[in-house]
Amino acid sequence: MSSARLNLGIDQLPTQALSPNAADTQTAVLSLESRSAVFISDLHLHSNIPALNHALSCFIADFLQTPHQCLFILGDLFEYWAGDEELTEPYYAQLAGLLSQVAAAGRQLFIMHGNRDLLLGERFMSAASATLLPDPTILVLEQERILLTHGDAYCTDDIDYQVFRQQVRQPAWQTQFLALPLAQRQQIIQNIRSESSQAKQQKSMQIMDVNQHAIDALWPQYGVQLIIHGHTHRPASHQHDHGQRWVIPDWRIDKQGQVAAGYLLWQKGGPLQLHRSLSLFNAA
Ligand SMILES: [Mn+2]
Repeated sequence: MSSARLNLGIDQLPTQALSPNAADTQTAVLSLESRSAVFISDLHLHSNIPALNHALSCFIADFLQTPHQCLFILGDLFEYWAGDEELTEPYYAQLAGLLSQVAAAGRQLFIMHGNRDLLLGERFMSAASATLLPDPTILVLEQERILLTHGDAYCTDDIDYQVFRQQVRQPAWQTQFLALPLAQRQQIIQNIRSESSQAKQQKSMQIMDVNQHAIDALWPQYGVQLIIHGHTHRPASHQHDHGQRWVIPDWRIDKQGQVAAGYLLWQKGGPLQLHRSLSLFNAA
């Protein structure tokens, strides 16, 4: 990933805020001076599920009423993304407009690709006034180093998925794919989605979680004691030998037809808080 790409849209940050770490030159380091940060992921927004859109709209309105400065979306904001031409759909254009309220209010919005929306590009980031974060990114908040990742890279027991992931992360593959007409791309993604949901029914729950050894390698590699990720839809905090791993809740409609969602809150000097609701005002 080029440094030029990293620098897009971060003019309100100190110039060195997003720079390769000397120790691991391929890893982006984002240094922020902020007393708090809010993390969400795996919203899986889709025009067929307006209740989730509404939930995000309320969440952002609430967020802007809090003192929190930074909002992180760590992947799978959308159920799928066939390319930034999706913005021609009013549904997506409105969503980008909603997200852009964060920066318009003087706050900062950071978005990381998930496995479903890894084709979110510069045009979308610009429309949402968001900064695209590489996966992984080391976030330095008030001297605390936190590894941010979507999480799918560490589900290494799912070998079929990792082969697919390698392929679709290649710039050459993406260039070729994005050269196809939008409708064709959407059809291909539709086919992949239905194949993948059939395959998931065959896979054990274990295979679709992060692999312990893959996680164990991260603490020394990145020099962190805190990892935040999504993807697995298993919100929890895990105590490992070398640090804590926090998993962000996914957003969905539960069996009662209610929005089930949540977020993580980091505050200076306090432990991370995992909230299983979208209420930002019950947070200590
Ligand atoms: Mn995911």
